[in-house]
Order: sequence, then structure tokens, then C-alpha cells
Amino acid sequence: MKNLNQSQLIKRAQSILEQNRAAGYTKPSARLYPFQWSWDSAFIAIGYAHFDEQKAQEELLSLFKGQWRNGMLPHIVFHQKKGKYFPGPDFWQTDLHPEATRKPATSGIIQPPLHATAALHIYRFAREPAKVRHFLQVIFPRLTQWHEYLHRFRGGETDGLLYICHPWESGQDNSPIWDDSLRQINPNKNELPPYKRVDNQLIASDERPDDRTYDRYVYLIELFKAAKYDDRVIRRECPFIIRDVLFNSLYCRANEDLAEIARIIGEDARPYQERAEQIRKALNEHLWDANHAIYVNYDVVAKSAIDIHVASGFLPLFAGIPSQTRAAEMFDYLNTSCFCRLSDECYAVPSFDKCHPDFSPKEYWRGPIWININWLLCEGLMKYGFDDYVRRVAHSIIDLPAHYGFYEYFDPQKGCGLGSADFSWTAALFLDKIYHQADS
Ligand code: 2M8
Repeated sequence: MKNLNQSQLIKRAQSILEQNRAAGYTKPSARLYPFQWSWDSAFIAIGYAHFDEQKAQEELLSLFKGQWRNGMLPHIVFHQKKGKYFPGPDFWQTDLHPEATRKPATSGIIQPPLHATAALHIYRFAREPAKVRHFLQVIFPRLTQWHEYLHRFRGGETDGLLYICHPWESGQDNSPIWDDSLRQINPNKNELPPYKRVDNQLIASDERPDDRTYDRYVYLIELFKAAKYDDRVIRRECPFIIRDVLFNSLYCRANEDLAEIARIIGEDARPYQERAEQIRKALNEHLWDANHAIYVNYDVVAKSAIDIHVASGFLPLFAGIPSQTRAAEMFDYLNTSCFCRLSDECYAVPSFDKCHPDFSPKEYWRGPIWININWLLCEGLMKYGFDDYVRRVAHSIIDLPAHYGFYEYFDPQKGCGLGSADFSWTAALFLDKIYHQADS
């Protein structure tokens, strides 16, 4: 962008959030994603926390209006039905589930549980902590129901680790992590309901998932509808059941943050603290790849580890999961030309290992830099004291939007912005970093 100074950039980022805001919540982007998304709202609240406490709280409380009676927090809440998006509110038919919320309408799947972390962040940066304490009291039971749902219905009762059953649940939609698992799903067109994509009318097709991948996404949704969104049936019948590193790392951290919220408001913190420890142990035992020094996903159906290295494989750092020795080994891999070496001139960090033949600098979750992944990684690296690398990642969070605009994702080779312009979490996390730097 044309030489804006820091205060102009701050105004620009705030005005993007304002522009994308509807009644009580913020759309990820005005045209491409015209409803409320679950983990987007957590990131957005993290940004608002520094300059508008009220909006930060409203963002999360609005999202929880879509929470099902069994505690499930859907990945999209359709507060109103207007907006061109596929799959929109009518496609999901979530009224098939007896405990689904009808008003507002919602999707029938979930996204990474960053909400307790966002709620605690709002408290930590509050100018009026007393008011925010009340917010914590209000949101606490909703968060505990959400975590309880995950624990009971998404595999937590085994060793603490959860599974996801749709690539959209990881937030990393067409990441190469899913390629082998999705290749086992080969629906004929006539098995699927007729549908029309909207995303590739708004964004260049080579920056979005391909049509075959969308058929597979739709196939899975049809399977969920046939199961009436009953998690036990889905667990039995779904061909896509994955223990995802990103999802479980954020869940581990969220449990720790929920424990902290419990302490602040005088509730029992123990159950959440214990759960965090259980997940930490299970992640270390089951998802650590000692040969490559990175955490990898596990395909429960194929019963095998997924040997694909993505930036989110470093995110256990965010939850303090690896020991310092393991973290040092991970760092040695992160600090290579496959991601971004400190001694090179490169933007940190691509979402996928650049040395892999399937790496693409443009195609959505198959290589571009995402500001939310960078933000999580930056927080994690900070915990372990990798300060030079923290500066490199923070530089991307601030510099990429400052130079190229507040895009959804960025080409790690050329830097330029991709996907939707004026993207909310890019603006929100840019603001968080700027305010943090000002504080330190
Ligand atoms: C993308 O996912 C949606 C489906 O949920 C889509 O492509 O239509 C992902 O980047 C996801 O992580 C994000 O939450 C969502 C809204 O920004 O868009």
C-alpha cells in the first residue's frame, strides 16, 4: 500500500473491521464470507481487545448464540440469511439434529477451539477489568459446555485427543495434509445434490480449492445429514476421521486458558488444567514425528501417520507442548529453506514445506502465508525464547499487510496478497501485533 505511516495503517485496519461488521459480529470478509465464522471471530476479538473491549466481547457472545444445546459450537452462524455463499444456511439442514439451534441458523460442523484463549486475551488487555470479569462469568458456562461437547463427542474420552471429520473443521481447507485421506472418497456427481460454488466467481480459481475437492466436501456434508448429525453415527461411518495437530494444540491451550478463567472468577480450575495436561501428553506420545522434528496428523481410518509437513505442525509450541529439547529440534527444521531460514531473505512462514513437490505459492492452504498461523506461531516461539525468529514472523504479520494490503493470504515468494482483500483476521492480528509492540 502506498506509504501509509503507522497511525494511518492502524486506522485502515480498524476501518476494515468496521466495514465488515454487522449487528454484533464481524464477517471474515464482506463478499466472500458474508456470515459469522467461529475461529475467525476468536482472532477478530483478539484484535478488538486492544481498542474496543465492548466489540471484542460482543463478537464472542454473538457467536455463542449459535451454540447447540449439546454444547456444539458451529463453524458458521447465519444471523441473517442474506448473502451469497455456498454452502449457505438452507443447505446444511441442521434441524435434523434435535439439539441444533434454529434461530440463528448454523452449519453442522466445527472449527478449532480458540474461544477460551480469546476470552482470556480480552480480560488481559482490558482497561476496565471489573466489567470484563462479568463477561468472563457470562461466557464461562458456554465455554465449558463447548469443551465438554468436544471431550464427550469428538474422541476426548479415549486419551484426550480429539478428531475432526471434515477438512473445514481444521480451518486449513485444502491443505496437502488431507490429500491421501480425501483420495479415498470418490463420489459420482449423481450421488451429490446439485450445487453451485460462489467462491470461485469472486476469487481466481487457481487461488481456491479445485472442483473435485469441493465434491468431496459436499459428499461429507451429505453423509452428516444422512446421519442426522449424530456424532456417534458419523464416527462409525465417516471415511475422514483425523487427529489434527492444529485443532488439538489449540484445544490444549484453550483448556489451560479456561482453567485460568475459572481461577479469575472463583470456579474450579482443576478439570481444565488436568485436561490440558492429558492432551499435552497424548500429543507428545502420538503425533510427534521424531525423524523430521515436527508434529504430524494421524488418519484414524487408515490407521497411519500423515507424513506431510505444514506450518501448523509447529503450533504445539503455542500450547507449550514440546519440551525445550524438542522445541530446539523443531526450530532447526523451521529455520531451513523449506520454511524460511533466518540467514535468507524470505517471508516467514509458508503454510506448507517449500521443498515438497506439491508446494504452491498461490493455492490457498497449499503454500501461501496466513497471518493467523503466523500469529499463533509467533506466540509459541516467544514462549521458548526464539527471539530472532519471533521478530521475523512478527515482521511478516506487520509488513505483508502494510505493503500489499490486508489480504486473506500472501504469496511467500513475491509477498503479494491473495484471496479476499480487506480480510478481518489479517486486520485484527496486525492490530494485536502493533499494540503489543507499543506496550513492550
Ligand atoms: C475458509 O473456509 C471456508 C469454509 O469454512 C471456505 O473456504 O468457504 C478457511 O480459510 C477457514 O479457515 C476460515 O475460517 C473461513 C472464513 O475465513 O474461510
